[in-house]
Amino acid sequence: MKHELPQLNYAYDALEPYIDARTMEIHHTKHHQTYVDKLNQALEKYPDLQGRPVEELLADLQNLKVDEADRTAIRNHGGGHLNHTLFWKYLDPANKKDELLSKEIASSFGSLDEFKKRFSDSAVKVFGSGWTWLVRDGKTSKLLIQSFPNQDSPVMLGQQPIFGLDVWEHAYYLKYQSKRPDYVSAWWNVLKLI
Ligand code: MN3
Repeated sequence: MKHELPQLNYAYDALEPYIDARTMEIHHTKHHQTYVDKLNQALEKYPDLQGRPVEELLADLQNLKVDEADRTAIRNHGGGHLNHTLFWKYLDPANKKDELLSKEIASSFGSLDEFKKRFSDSAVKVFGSGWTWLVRDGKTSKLLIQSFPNQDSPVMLGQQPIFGLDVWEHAYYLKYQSKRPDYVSAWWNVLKLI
């Protein structure tokens, strides 16, 4: 079974003016597609791994019986596939506010505004390419803000991803150029979950 690019439930221009249609189209059809293709390529030699969900491959990454180069490829491209699949879902304009989650965030971080401030600060400070996530820790069940380099995924650390922000330049450069903080603050307008 090959991994496939998920379809979006909304149009590329649905997140305008905060995320522009051209960025969305390239991000989905080129960047995400490439992660999917390269993940499939990395799994070609391993028929027994091909049917496993990408979350499982990443959670079990260190135990997979694969060549080291393929382990790295599964980490990067499997991570890229999973992260983007989740990203498109969080950004669906049809999403409704999750009242329970919003309350838990407010009680965990002091207030929703304080949480947004801290999350934004982490996202702006990611050096180079990476993501900032709100995760639920696998051991303590607490909510945490955690940044990751490249396409590393929270599931690699046993954390449950809740939502994340892609701060690779490909996610914002066409519209925001070097102004990552502007992209980060605009992004809250398209996240309907909280
Ligand atoms: Mn991306």
